[in-house]
Amino acid sequence: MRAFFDPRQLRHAPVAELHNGAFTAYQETPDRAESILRVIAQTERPADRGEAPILAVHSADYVDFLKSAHALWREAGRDGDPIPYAWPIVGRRPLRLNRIDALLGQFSFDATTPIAEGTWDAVYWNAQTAVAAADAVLTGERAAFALCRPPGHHSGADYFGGYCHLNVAAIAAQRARDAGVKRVAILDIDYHHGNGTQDIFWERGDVFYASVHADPATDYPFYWGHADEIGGGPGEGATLNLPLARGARLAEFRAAQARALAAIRAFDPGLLVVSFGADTFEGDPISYFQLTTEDYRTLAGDIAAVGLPTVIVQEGGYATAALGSNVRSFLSGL
Ligand code: Q9C
Ligand code: ZN
Repeated sequence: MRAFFDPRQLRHAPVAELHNGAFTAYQETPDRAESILRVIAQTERPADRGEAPILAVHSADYVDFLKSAHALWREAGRDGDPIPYAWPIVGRRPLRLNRIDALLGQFSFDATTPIAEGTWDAVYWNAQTAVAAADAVLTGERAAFALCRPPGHHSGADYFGGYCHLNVAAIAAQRARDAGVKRVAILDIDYHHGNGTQDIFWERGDVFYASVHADPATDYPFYWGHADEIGGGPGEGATLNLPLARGARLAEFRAAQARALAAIRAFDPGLLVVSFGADTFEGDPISYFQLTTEDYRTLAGDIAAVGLPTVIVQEGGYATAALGSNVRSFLSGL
């Protein structure tokens, strides 16, 4: 299977995150990509397709913000990486402010995700990696792997959070739509609900979003991913949320994924994007499912059996030493 990666994706390297009330080492490290690179025979560098495929998903003012945020933070006299800490909550009047502290809150939904000096460069190439994998499938490959890092599925059209800045799955899906694929499905099997992907396609009847994830009643991102969220307007019925209780093993996960795949089959898409997170692994340090390395091959086999051209984008997975093996197992089942 063709696999894509650009070394510039390593340039996003925040120092710390706010986790459970304290600053801890940032979990979403460049090492994650290195762990995957060690098990993949060969990766190709993506072509540079410019900002158009990014702007097909994200707003221009959000992209401008991402480019300038770190420099604005420095200009404000700060050390370290910008992390949002004040938000314009629901019901406040919209204000267009220029202060970096205010901008951080305007374009985010949580305080877990810093913008480091190299972040824009890294996420730009991260997006190109997703576009390259999509283009490979659009030109005849059965499947292609985008070694995305940082992940993307918590990022919406105009916000970052959950370690995500640009929504690589959404960018790949929209790329397929713009290339003429009439219906696209996204299967999200990261441990966490992909709130950003859901938001981006909420009112879209042409992109089906199905997610298996930890119940947001107990797990991040809490405010999205409940079973009664099914999309709105022309997108009503094109969102499917399948939350599972903590402790889920292969049997429960596989049954939920089968429901997602049945719905995707009924939607009859021309292309499938898989948001693959390995944070469902039993050894993951921030998650609570019990999948084994072997299980990923089984789950991938079920996905392959649907027979759709498939773009796989990497999302979470924080047991870094095992990440490469888990990804290799998943890709081997496709
Ligand atoms: N104390 C992805 O896997 N931290 N993002 C939760 C819990 C955020 C994970 C804090 C986890 C985001 C793509
Ligand atoms: Zn996750």
